[in-house]
Amino acid sequence: MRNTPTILHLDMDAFFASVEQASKPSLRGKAVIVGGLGPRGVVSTSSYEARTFGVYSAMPMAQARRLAPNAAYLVPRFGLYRSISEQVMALLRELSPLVEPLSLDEAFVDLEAGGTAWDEGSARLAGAKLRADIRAVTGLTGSVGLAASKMLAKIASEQAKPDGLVVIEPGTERALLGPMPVRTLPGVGPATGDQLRRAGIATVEEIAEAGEDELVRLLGKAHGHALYAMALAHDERPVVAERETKSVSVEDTYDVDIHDRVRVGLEVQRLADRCVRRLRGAGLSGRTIVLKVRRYDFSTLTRSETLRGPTDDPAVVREAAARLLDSVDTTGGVRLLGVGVSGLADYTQEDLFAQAAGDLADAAPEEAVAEPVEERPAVAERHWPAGHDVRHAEHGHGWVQGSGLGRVTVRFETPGSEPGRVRTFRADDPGLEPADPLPLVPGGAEGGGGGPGAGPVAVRGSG
Ligand code: TTP
Ligand code: MG
Ligand code: MG
Repeated sequence: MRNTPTILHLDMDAFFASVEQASKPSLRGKAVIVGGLGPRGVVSTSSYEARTFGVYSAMPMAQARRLAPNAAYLVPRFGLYRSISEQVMALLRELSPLVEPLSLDEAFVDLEAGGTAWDEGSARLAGAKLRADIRAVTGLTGSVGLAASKMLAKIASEQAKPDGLVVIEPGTERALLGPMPVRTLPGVGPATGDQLRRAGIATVEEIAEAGEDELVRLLGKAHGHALYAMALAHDERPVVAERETKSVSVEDTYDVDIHDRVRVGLEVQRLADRCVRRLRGAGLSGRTIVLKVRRYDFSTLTRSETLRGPTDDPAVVREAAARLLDSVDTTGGVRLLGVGVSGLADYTQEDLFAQAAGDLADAAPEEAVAEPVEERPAVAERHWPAGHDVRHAEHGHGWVQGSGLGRVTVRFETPGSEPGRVRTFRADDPGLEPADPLPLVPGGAEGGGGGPGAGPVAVRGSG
């Protein structure tokens, strides 16, 4: 392990909620809750103001509404969050070629490998400058942890939250970790946590005291050995620049071309299931479902569909693959079929996705169905999700504060404006139309989110 705190961990503060607050001046300093808004919805995240009411990620939305009835409730805008994430990751790549993203709002950076820092002083400076740059470019705050290992850098950024920077000086790691609960260590989930507790081990220090043999006896060789090392603050894991797995896919070539359309459909379902098993096996989920078809004449087509959020739900992947197959002509026969999932993430938002789909099904069933981007169904334009941007012919740019009973309430404000006024329209007001998000920092880079990923579902074809 190195003896300088030159591994940096960045995590954006209340990411989705902070983007919404930056985008909507009237919500700054207020309780904001982002997530699935239907009866089975869950909270994606809450602003720090909302956390004082006890509202946190993964909580059922119904419970959040009881705890914070006056908060602003918004559905996520993944396209916008992705574009901000790209801006942040670009700043990290200026510091080092070794940047390891863990999710949209989080990454490790090896500052030493980039020549950006070589000791505590230079690491602190780099971390402080990064936080300032992130604020200038995105208008948002992120917290930075600096330490000699990934495990401790991540613990440091957690301690720095919100809007801070913490350095864990090499040599102080064990004293710091000792009193912390075992769940602090990477790889200790609820199950392992319970197992350790039943053995009377609650803190990191108690793992160290129990000794390696006891840990191996409790948790098996690999896990016990790794956890014991972590408890002693030994963490040699390098920062790895690229996730090796960019997509997970499976395919089959058939000895005899398949002509029967029903059989083709069944094969695609089988491949979808196999693909999901591989995806789950790797602990991943993904947003883009890809179907590959090679026809009797060796012409090869791929069709893809991008979902609102990552999934590892076999039913969702199967349905998407079946929809994609609908758009492929297989008369003449099929030699090869493949199903893949890309746009991988390391946590699943299947609950949120299922909920998002459920919300749409309530309001506008057609919108849950894949449509080519060019042909937006008329009904989708009459659905006004809470928090999404709109433009009114007369009043300009705003966002949907609420809708129902044939009415839509819009607050007219932009990231750079004063908090704006609210007006109500008929849901079919001809002057009102959906709009792309504006840049969060006036004059800054394009806010984005208007691309194919921003719609409820986008379908792309090639070949
Ligand atoms: P986190 O970094 O875990 O949380 P956060 O950025 O909202 O807040 P903190 O300041 O504590 O870091 O997750 C980043 C984003 O990922 C979060 O804004 C929303 C999304 N997310 C979910 O959709 N579901 C979840 O269960 C979690 C944990 C996060
Ligand atoms: Mg975060
Ligand atoms: Mg995070």
